[in-house]
Amino acid sequence: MIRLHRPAVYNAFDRALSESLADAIRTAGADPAVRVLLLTGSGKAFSAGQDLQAIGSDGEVADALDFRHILDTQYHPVIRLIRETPKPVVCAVNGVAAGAGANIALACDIVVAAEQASFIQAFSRIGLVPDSGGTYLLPRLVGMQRAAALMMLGERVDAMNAAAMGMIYEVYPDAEFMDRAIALARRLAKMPPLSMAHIKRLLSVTWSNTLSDQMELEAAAQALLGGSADFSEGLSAFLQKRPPEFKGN
Ligand code: T3D
Repeated sequence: MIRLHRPAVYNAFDRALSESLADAIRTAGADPAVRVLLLTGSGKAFSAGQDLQAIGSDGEVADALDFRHILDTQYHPVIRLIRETPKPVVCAVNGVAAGAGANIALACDIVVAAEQASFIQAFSRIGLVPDSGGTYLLPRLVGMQRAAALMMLGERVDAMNAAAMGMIYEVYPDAEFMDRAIALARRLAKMPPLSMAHIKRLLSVTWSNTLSDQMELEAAAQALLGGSADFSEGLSAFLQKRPPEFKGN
């Protein structure tokens, strides 16, 4: 489990937090013993996005900051690592997710939230545009109209509404939230790793592909997985009416 831990500032990102998040994803992604990543936050919030107190703390004024450099070096690596790791990344949104915090959550493969959680595309409230992949991810999840309204108005969406509009997968009662998020991660960890990796890869390119191209990719992946030990195990387990034990080969 990867837990964002700067609770006094609602887990807002400074350079140290974004770099340690990137390191944690990179390390877990490369560890063969890790089959699923679970990302959550400490305390009341998931993350309030960029640490607005850190901006300017070194004497610079906000309009002199190199936002491009901050995005290129702090946020984009995190989003790319989440999308490119071949393992499922579950985001367990424990509280408010605002700004880049919301979009890091939306970049994850499966997003679940506590009832008390909420999502805010807070950027326009302070005169910025959504970043960290938000303008790519949100319209694809909820449609253009809702994405435009949520981004332009910077409105808070509660967890139930986020699930109703397809922004996230499921909402759990606050008291059961972490147990259920962990149970979901454990279920995913028992799934065949090669299936997980190829599903993730196929979904990541589907938005820019034709149906025909996508079916070609599916067929190539199926041909590969059809020869895998995990497929033999899945088939045997089905025929023998026992739970499968997938090894990732
Ligand atoms: O390249 C670049 O750098 C640009 C990149 C931008 C990426 C972005 O993420 S821009 C968007 C930045 N985030 C925001 O604008 C959100 C700011 N926060 C809020 O709007 C609110 O705090 C929340 C809606 C998230 C939560 O509201 P509420 O009322 O539940 O809590 P609160 O009282 O406002 O905040 C609690 C504490 O967290 C408070 O500290 P205190 O007063 O108790 O000592 C507050 O200052 C701190 N906090 C919340 N958000 C941030 C923060 N501190 C630093 N940075 C924050 N973003």
